[in-house]
Amino acid sequence: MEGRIVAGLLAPHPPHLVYAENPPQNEPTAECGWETLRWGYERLRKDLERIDFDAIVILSPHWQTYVGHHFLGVPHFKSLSVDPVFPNLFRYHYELDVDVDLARAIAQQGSDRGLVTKMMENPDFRVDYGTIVSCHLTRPEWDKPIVSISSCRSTTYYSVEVMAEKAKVLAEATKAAVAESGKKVVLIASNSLSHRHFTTESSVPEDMSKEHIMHHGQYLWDMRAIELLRHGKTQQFIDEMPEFTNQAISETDAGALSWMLQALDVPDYEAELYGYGTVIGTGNAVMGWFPGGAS
Ligand code: 2X7
Ligand code: FE2
Repeated sequence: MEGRIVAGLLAPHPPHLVYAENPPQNEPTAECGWETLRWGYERLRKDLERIDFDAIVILSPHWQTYVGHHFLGVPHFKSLSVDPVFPNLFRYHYELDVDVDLARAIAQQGSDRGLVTKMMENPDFRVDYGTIVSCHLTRPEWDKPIVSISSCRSTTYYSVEVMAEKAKVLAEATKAAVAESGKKVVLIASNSLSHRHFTTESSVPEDMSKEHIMHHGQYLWDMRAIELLRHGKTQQFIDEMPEFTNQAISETDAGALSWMLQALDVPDYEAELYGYGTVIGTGNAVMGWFPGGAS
């Protein structure tokens, strides 16, 4: 049977959310924090439990490549991930399986369509924290193999418009490879929305009396993005993406959300909003799209 995409998720990756949950894999411990987002992830996980799927395909802004998209190409990774900016919050012992066949198939389909793609086959490669945090929060059991795709920095090197065009081609490649694989796949766009953040941290990082959006303008952009997506106005959101990305300094610059929405054929149905919250001033939404109908 033809494979298919069974869900698309917007799953942001602030390491603070893992820190606040105190999983056994993470060394630092917290008292609490960022509950609206963490409860949102909890609801997402419940919905996902009702869906049968074989693999997760994720695109992360924190694996940055300037020449094309790279794909994890080693079946198993085990190591310690330390957040470069927040080593006090995130020292996470990860162990994960990669669906190398599916990764190769997407890379090949991308290359057939003119994208530069490369399999990353160094067994000592350190998996980026965006991939680890979003996968942990979505599926803490780590029982599904993943395909991890790097973010080709077309926005930085060229423009948001070039990023969007490439994301569309990568989406076509992803759809074709998934169909051919016969697998049921969940896609994850791992990114925040507005992305201006504080440059200092309070002495207790989880002190929520200090947490708020960086400024009102960023909040307005986040609300506009969420309202469009919640009401199935996805094409309008994609059309406004250059303005949104530039004005909100959004992590959508990485192409993850563009790729995921295009792979879902630009949904005209409503997205499920699981939660919105800020993390050191950035705006983050946990959202889900279910092409086969809500869970
Ligand atoms: O990578 C991130 C992020 N995107 C947002 C907030 C805080 C930390 O890390
Ligand atoms: Fe990030």
